[in-house]
Amino acid sequence: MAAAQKRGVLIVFEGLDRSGKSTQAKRLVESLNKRAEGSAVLQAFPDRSSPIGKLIDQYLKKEIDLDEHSLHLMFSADRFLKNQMIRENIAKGIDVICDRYCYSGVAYSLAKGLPEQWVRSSDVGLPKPDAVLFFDVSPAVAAQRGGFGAERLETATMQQKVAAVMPTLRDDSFWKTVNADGDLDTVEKDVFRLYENLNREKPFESLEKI
Ligand code: 2DT
Ligand code: MG
Repeated sequence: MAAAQKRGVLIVFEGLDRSGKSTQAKRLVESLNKRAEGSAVLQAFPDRSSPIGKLIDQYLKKEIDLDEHSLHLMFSADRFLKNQMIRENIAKGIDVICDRYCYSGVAYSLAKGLPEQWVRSSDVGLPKPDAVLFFDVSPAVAAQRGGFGAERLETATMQQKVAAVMPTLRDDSFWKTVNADGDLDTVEKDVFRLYENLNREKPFESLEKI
């Protein structure tokens, strides 16, 4: 009999703007696919190409205004559109690497002052990450990496608020801190070490609380 197929893992990259999470999420997927073609997929949230993501993209580019409650639910809905894709890949043994997830959703909406319990409830039921890699970048290093972009949430005030909220979402049972101040290759090695230590024997779960 063939050896039982191991499940894939769901890894979420979270952190502030310019922490390097998008670059490193891409690097991890590239290196996994170099080792075994088709063994990992990258999913950015928001997915600006989905029907809902297109509206979010227009909001972020300041082309349209949206009610903040609606926007929060759109970010959640955009993730639920990928619910099945994530579960199917994990079941097939394919790793899913996400650039942002519901923790960005909760952190940004709390930073905007939306009601806490309401904000924390809309992503319940999503696939639970095997690991959230929190990219911890010091303000001095982030500042050296260049100015803010032109999108709606890319302001010093918003970043400070998100920086204050994000660590309060931490759950030590599956969050891991990555020192994001290092150079690209050092951070890549740290991420890979964390990846290799993930436990694929444990059953895959859904998020019961955030
Ligand atoms: P990118 O720059 O990474 O494309 O993010 N955001 C993101 C939210 O406010 N709620 C969410 O649920 C998510 C996933 C963070 C675009 C911006 O959207 C914010 C920055
Ligand atoms: Mg951005």
